[in-house]
Amino acid sequence: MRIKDIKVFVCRPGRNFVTVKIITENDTYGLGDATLNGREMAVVAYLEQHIVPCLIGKDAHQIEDIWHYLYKGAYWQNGAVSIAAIGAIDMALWDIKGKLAHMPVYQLLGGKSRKGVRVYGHANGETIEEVLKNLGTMIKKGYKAVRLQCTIPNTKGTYGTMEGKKNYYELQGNRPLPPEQKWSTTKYMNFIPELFKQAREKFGYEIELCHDVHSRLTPIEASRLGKLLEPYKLLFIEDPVTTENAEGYKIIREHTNTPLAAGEKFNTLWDAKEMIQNQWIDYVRTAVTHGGGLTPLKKLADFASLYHVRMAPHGAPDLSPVCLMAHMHFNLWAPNFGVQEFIGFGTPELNEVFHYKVELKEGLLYMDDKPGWGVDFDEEAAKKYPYKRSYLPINRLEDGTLWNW
Ligand code: EZ4
Ligand code: CO
Repeated sequence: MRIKDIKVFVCRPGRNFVTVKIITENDTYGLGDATLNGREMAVVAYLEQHIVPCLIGKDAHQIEDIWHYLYKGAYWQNGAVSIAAIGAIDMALWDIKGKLAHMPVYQLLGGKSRKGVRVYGHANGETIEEVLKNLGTMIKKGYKAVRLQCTIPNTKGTYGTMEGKKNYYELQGNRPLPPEQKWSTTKYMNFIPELFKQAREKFGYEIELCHDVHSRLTPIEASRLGKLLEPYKLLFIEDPVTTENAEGYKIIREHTNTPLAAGEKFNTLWDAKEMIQNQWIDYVRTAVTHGGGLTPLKKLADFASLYHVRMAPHGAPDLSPVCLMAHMHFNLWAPNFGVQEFIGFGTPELNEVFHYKVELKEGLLYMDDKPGWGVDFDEEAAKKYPYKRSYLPINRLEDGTLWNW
């Protein structure tokens, strides 16, 4: 089944998404998500200039060979831009294979390991009171796991929210350049345990809670945070320190039994290998999009399963519904699935462009069985929402030093 055409779309139904559509000689098409937050157009160029011309005429069924052709064959194997591009191609080919086989992709992986996908939602706020109010709403909606992020008092508009956008801290605003935020580790460390203490006092211990540190601590600070949070029994803390140096996680591990999650920025299995083999983390956060597609992610899952490490794919708002649906299939299959980050059912604009259906019942996300991923992309609707350059905030210490986001 030859590849006839590959189209790359950039649209902004609320925020920027890059979508790949591969069309075969019998007009079957498949979709992939190539969104790389704040660097979207680099991926578009990589796809259009360097990948698309090589794939026209190739057999769409040869997913494994095409993956290696794009990875090893490029000579420059890794890097976020190239991996997002390869990931989208790989996703689109799996979508096609599912459609040609008249099967949902999870069937091609070996079938379902569970009835639904456990998800965690987000509760954010500018005060503890506001976060807890949002947490209460999430629990009423049926969430069984929730991530809590809160603005740190006296560090205006920082972590957890973005000034004037109370409900989320990473929305892409109208500003053409990155907004700046301030960070104080001392204020953060003095505050965060109180957030979880109050959450437990109000809602008890049945609801699973987690927290994203966004790599803002050093290993010894993160060790202390993990210990301070032990009484509140978190599902995990995410990215307590940067992942470039895997051994940072060894230090944290030796000090605390608070579970650890990392890897939303891993591009390959090699990035994750040392942490997994040493059992320094409990959850791998790599998304199908940013991990290079389903082909490498199923290898990552199988490798992690040897070491009691579970999959918890990144599901932030900058991953499109195509990625969410790919995760549904991956998570239904992966024997060592843990939890899926899920930011909700989308805005009217988003749902005008991407057509998909998921349903939350008692903390689990369900979908209907459809061939491929079960998601569609409305090219006409997408034209109404043109791309606009925008960025995540950057983060500085109070003295101005540029810090980790
Ligand atoms: O900041 O996806 O766990 N979720 C996250 C995200 C990331 C963004 C970066 O593009 O850390 O919200
Ligand atoms: Co994260």
